[in-house]
Parts: sequence; C-alpha cells; structure tokens
Amino acid sequence: MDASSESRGALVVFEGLDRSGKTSQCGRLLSYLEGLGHPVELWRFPDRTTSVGQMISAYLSNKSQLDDHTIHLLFSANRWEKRSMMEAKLKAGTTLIVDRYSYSGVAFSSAKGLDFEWCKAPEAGLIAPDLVLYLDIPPEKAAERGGYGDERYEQLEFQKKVAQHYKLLEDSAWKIIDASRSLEDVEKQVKETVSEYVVSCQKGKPLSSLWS
Ligand code: NYM
Repeated sequence: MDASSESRGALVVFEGLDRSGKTSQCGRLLSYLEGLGHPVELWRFPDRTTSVGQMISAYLSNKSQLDDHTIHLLFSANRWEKRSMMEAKLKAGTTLIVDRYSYSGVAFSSAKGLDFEWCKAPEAGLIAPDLVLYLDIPPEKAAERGGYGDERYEQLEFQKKVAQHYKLLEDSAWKIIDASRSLEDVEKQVKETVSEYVVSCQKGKPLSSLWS
C-alpha cells in the first residue's frame, strides 16, 4: 500500500458570516462523530491561544490598531503555525472539524478593500479541506440572532460585503447549507454530508494543498 492510499482523518471546515451558527454546528458534529467512535478534534481559527493569536485577539477586541495588510498576514500566520500539527493529526487518522479557515481570511480582508488575489497568496500551500460547509444566511437574518458582540467586523453593512466575497471563493469542496433553518434541520444535513467525506478519507483520499 503506498502512502497516498492510507486511511486518514478528514479536514472539515465550517465557514459563514458571524452569527451563522458555525460554532453550535461544530459542537454538535463533534459529539456526533465522537459518538460513532471516530477520532475527532474541534479546532478554530483564529486560534487565540498562541502568541500570534493573542495579537489577533487584541486587534479584534479593539485593544490594538494594525494596518489591514498586517492583520491579514497575522491571520494567515496563525494557520501556518498549526499546519504541521494539522498534517500529523490527519495522517494519524484524526478527523478535524475547523471553525473558520482561509476562506474567512480572504473574505473578511478583501471586504475591507484589499486585493482579492493578494489576500489568497499567503494561504497557498496550506492543507486543502476535504469539505467546506458554508452556512448560508442572509446578513439581515444573522444580525437578528441575538445581535452582534463588540468585536470588529460585527456590523451589518460590513457583513453584507463579506457575504459577497465569500461567494467568489466557492469551489468543488464546498457544500452550501441553508442556515436560516432550525438548528436541528441544519444539523441533520451537516451529519449526512459529513459522513460521506469521512468514509472517502478512510479509503485513502490523498491530502492536497490549497490554491497552489
Ligand atoms: N476573521 C477570522 C478574519 O478576519 N480572518 C481570518 O482569517 C479568520 C479566521 O475574525 N469576525 C474574522 C472573522 C470573525 C473574527 O472569528 C473572529 P470568531 O469565529 O468570531 O472567533
């Protein structure tokens, strides 16, 4: 058996606007896969536990100011610092559920006016997700859900721009999920979709790189 046909974990990414329900769905999917006995971990970006992540967290909570390019590169660096650990976990058979990834990086920064291709460039070479679950919700409806917090970007007009930029990133790994339905309906569709991908990775689908 060559290395590429070895069983591995699946990389499942959740994307969507703020308040689209990603964090709840990630938690439910984690419990479901754990219940089936799959080795699985829940990750999130930004990972605020690293020193780069703490700089990002200070920026998001308006405790520091950074040039738009600089914060974009910090978000990307925060993914790069986890890349080798990600590869090791996937190859060891652990499925990773990831709350936000490179698509958030590009959609949020390009919505501020940064060049779209420039935003994609530092993400090239990260591990490509097997599946991107895009929780699709009208920005107005997301804003109604308990309101936004105090962090940067949590404003309706900006979220509308982010939604437009997300749509430019859709590729064959994406599944668009109508997230304006109930939590239970969304959960059901998420579980059905993910099961198929976990099995194809167990059958030895090779890892590939993002945007390179
Ligand atoms: N965000 C997140 C970015 O602008 N770029 C990125 O690369 C990532 C991963 O950070 N409003 C933005 C999107 C969110 C904010 O995310 C924090 P969360 O999921 O609320 O912790």
